[in-house]
Amino acid sequence: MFNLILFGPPGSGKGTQSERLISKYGLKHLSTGDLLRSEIAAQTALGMEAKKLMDKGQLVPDEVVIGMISTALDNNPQAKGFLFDGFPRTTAQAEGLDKLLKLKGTQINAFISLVVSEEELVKRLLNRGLTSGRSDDTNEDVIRARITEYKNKTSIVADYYKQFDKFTEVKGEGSIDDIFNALCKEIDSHM
Ligand code: B4P
Repeated sequence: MFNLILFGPPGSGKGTQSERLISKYGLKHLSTGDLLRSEIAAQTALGMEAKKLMDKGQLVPDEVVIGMISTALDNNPQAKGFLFDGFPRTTAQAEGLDKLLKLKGTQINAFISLVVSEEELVKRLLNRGLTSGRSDDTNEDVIRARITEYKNKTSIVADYYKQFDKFTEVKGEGSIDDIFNALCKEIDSHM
């Protein structure tokens, strides 16, 4: 099994690159953002609670997202491996993920962080907001709040993986093809 975490601030290209990576490597894509948006679309109680936080640019509670990932892992027993996109976003989530993977006799093989400047992130997300229908992409204050949540709670997750020697950074600015090729080179070196 090969398990990859694609990490980076909101708008760094995680979702965009994940689509290509799962097709090349045959991994199962697990995006907590997508899972939460499905709950919102289905108007579940979990989705309605999550929406209130997401609309303010805040993170959803750890136990909620860890629970969603646990269910998704159980629902995909045949997977060759997983690509985690937008998860873990806190150290508690990283520890929760380690425990879940250990129960399945597997672990994280690589953690790749996409590096993009703050102004580029804001530009990309406002641009996506023109067409995505995502309420968290249309307001610059909410976008900046998401980036602040990333700086305060999420960026330290990288330190957790640095201690296990699994951490790599890839420049996330430039053409989508060039970034994809740089990611593939890193992934291949961990396989
Ligand atoms: P996510 O769905 O994870 O959304 P995101 O980080 O904003 O975007 P993503 O990273 O997928 O977008 P991409 O860069 O690909 O999270 C949304 C919210 O859900 C969070 O704020 C939080 O409230 C909640 N949440 C999710 N997971 C959670 C967790 N684990 N714990 C707690 N809360 C959680 O794309 C951005 C744009 O850039 C696109 O328009 C794309 O076309 C463009 N782009 C990509 N690459 C480009 C490039 N090279 N050049 C130019 N543009 C590019």
